[in-house]
Amino acid sequence: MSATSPNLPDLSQVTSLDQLYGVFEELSMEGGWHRPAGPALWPEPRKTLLPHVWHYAEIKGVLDVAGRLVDHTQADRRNVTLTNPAEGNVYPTVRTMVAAYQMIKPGENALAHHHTPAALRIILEGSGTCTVVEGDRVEMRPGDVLLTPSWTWHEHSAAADADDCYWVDILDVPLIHLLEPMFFEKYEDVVGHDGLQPDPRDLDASPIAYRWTDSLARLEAQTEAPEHGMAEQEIELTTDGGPAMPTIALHVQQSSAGFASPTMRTTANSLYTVIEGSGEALVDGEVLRWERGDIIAVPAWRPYSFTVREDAYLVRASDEPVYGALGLLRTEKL
Ligand code: GTQ
Ligand code: FE2
Repeated sequence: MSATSPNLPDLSQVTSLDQLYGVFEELSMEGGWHRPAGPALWPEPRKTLLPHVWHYAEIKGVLDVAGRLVDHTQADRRNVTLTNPAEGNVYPTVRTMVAAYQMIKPGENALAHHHTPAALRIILEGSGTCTVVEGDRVEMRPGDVLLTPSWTWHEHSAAADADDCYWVDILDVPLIHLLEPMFFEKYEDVVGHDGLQPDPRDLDASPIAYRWTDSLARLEAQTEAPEHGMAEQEIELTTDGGPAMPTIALHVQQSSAGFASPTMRTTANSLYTVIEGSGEALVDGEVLRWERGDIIAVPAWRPYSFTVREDAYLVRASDEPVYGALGLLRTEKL
């Protein structure tokens, strides 16, 4: 058997570019000057995914319908992911992250699993529901931000007398899709125990929980406005003094009615969740109106600014740590 390609013509007989391109195809190659899909390098980030806002007031009713139609024992999670409306896109919300709304009803358990994608939750409504991360059980209260770092076992369970509980999930699944190291296991298959972590420890304070009351107190104690000027006050939700998780940074921003930010752009991608208040984002010429519970997608390199109508608190989840670590973070004020 020949070690070379059987259909390779005698190269001394190749006299035209068309023949040369045939050889390229035969050898799984392409000429840098002859790229049917266009050049591999371009001057600045392309506008691939779109600026968009999802309205909680609309989606909450849809989740309630899912609550009627989708039995929790048949759905691993009762979540609805937010698909960026760019043509051809089927999953990401922004390039590296997906956002979802999730709902759980009294008495339900969303069974334990773990996965390499990192996740976080921003609680919108309801009391009496807990998340259990690596055996630590933490109640989820409105305004709280809770982390599920990569590969940590986690489940969500609602007490029999809980409210319907609604929250926002943000995960770096699209980044893991790009990088490839996807792993996922169900607790039931690995450990057993009916799929629930046994004997959880009840914790009020935990390194994975940023309580809303603490965030508010920290914001009030702030004296200097953030340098970027995109909000009146800002705090970062950190882990060991660094970003909340290796791939996602979290900031809580506060701005009062009448606030108008400058315009900036950055190579990082952001998802803003509205905890309180209302206003508008102007993202690359598109006006996106937002209010409580809404999620705003600001894709990379789109110029954007905020104006605030009613006193507002936003949580910004961004992939800044990824771009920072790779020396690819560029931020400009316009
Ligand atoms: O709650 O564990 O929205 O694993 C997507 C994947 C939520 C979760 C999502 C998940 C979860
Ligand atoms: Fe999960």
